Amino acid sequence: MKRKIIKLKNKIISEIKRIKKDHLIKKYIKNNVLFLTFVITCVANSTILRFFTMHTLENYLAFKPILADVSIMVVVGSFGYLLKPKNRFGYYLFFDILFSTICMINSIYYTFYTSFASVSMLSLTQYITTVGDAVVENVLQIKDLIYILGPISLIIVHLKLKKNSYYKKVEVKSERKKRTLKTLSVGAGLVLLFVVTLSSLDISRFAKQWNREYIVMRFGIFIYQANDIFTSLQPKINSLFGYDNAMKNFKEYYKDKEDRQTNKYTDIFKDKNVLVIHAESMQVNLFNKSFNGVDITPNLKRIASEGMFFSNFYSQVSVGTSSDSELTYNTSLMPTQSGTAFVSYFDRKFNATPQYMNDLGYYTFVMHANNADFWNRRSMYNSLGYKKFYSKENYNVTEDNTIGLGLSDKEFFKQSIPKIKKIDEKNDKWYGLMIMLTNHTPFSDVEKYGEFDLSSKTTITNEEGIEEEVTYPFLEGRKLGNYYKSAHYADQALGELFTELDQNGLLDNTVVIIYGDHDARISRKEYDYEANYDKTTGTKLDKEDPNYKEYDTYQYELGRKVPFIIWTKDMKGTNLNMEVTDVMGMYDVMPTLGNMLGFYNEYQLGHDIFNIKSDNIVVFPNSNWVTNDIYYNSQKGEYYSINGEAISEEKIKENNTYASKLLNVSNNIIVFDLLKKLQEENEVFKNSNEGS
Ligand code: GP9
Ligand code: MN
Repeated sequence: MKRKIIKLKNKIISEIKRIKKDHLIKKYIKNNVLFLTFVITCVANSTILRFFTMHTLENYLAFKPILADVSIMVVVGSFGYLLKPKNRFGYYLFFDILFSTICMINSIYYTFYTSFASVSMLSLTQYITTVGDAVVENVLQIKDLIYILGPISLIIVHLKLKKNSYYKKVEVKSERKKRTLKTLSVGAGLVLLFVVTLSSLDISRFAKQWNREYIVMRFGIFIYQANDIFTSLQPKINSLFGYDNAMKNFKEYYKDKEDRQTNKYTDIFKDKNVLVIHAESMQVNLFNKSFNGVDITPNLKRIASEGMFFSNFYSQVSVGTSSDSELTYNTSLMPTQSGTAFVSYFDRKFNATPQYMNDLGYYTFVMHANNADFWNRRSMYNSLGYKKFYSKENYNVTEDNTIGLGLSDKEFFKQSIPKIKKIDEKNDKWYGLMIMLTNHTPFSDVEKYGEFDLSSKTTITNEEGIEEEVTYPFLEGRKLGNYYKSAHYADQALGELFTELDQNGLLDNTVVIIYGDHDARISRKEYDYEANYDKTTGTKLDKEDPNYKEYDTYQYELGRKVPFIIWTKDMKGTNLNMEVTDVMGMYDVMPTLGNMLGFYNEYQLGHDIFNIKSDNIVVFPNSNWVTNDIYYNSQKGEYYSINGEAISEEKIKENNTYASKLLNVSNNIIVFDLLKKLQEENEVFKNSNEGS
């Protein structure tokens, strides 16, 4: 082995010597000036773009995107060698202009949107026109012209080469092929090198494609743009086949659906302001937990006890997590089977709550102090009908007021109050969504959450028979413990928000809706540790211990419930102040709330919980489902009787059919844009009727 290494070392040294002696580098540069100019100008443009957009030195000189850009340019450039020398310049110039244009467009776009461009935006023609005007008027800056220097440099080099009769050289076909292959294999090697530097986070973000800054930072602008084209085309390809069948099934599905049913809650909140709070990763099982005499979520617990509290409520998210919960909340549709609706299908027609509220004369808005393109919200909010989106750009975010992903919830709420006050003064009635951020996985910014003692304190009798108190860390330092601390912080923030809103008179005529967007994605192992922790020894019970009781998968699935609360200041003690224990899903919110606010979506998938009551079924994107009595695991084909009662196979079959039809119709509505198609069909029908 040692001998082999020495041999290899000597070989490399002699190769370097040969390269030096024969001036091979110099010769290579001389023979490949055009190709090298092309590679260098394109990589330089991409680097300059990162410099102008993301600013920090770490970002614009980062190794990964430079390696990515170089490898792509070497691959593209290698094919130039297939052409005769006199035709090569045209090839390189074409690509140099193309790549410089990509940089320029993104540079302009970034100034305007603090994000990178996407070809999927082209489908929003109306949106693009406004952007276009604004670009010409306000955004085009001198710095955006710098990218032209790339093609200009190439032209200058070309003119010089022409003078030196560089292009007169004759190259036979086989020689050209050889040069192409050599360069291509270097390019492939560089691509491989780049791929091995990627982390799993890089890969997963690349697949999702919505965290555009991150992708440009790791993959460079050119790979970002290529991936963007691919992900933008994917939904178009998906919707190419199967339209007729989809439309037929859709019409059949809704054929026998009942019309709007009224009940005693119809219009009870008509014309009231509505404030919706998206409580990040908030689970309902926190409400009944306390440590050393302190509740984890005292404020939420109080709010729930004063309002309408739906304690058997599930979120129905897929890989789109927060964005999926917003989709289902707003449209009563399920997340798509592939991709995410917010990213891949944002340009579809949706029957969405904000649109209905607009129609009812409300001013609609969203507040979320994160990057506006996170989950492609900026675009999707247009489709859902929100009139205004207050994002990171509208908040003062500093290092001091940041926790975890961004602006802390306490600060977010504090800075939002004056904004809501202004909205309230200017508008007759308003409907707003506030999206919280701090209580987000991995819950690791623990020092910033504030004090919350998770240790266990127990009195034991020691060997001498004397009673003594022992303290063990229990959940301190564990992921579940960190989640509890983080949720405690979020609850405090909510408490402060309610106080501030009240002091500003903003609760007097307002309905507050709180929903947990999804569970905290904490592993079952963590709950098992908590459930089987022996406070007398400070260790987890052994599996063999008679007192050990596994926290099983069904406990885990049923424990993923999130809160859903409807609250008004004067509800306490009235007949609206109640706990609803019937199983309910996020897709039931639109029907239930719509009935109270005065709108109805005939293509909703869920139900008004006050109509369906105990007959409800909550279907999950993976085909699992839950009723008041059964949790069904579709992957395993197993079920669990929640009340221990016998379950008929017939019921399981019936619910499985229901779940698969519902998921299919929901997916088709989005993928094939069926609501738009239906509207078009109806218009044609109306016009032909008017004509006859
Ligand atoms: C991001 C926030 C979190 O802005 O809403 O999204 P999530 O990771 O929960 O989907
Ligand atoms: Mn979330």
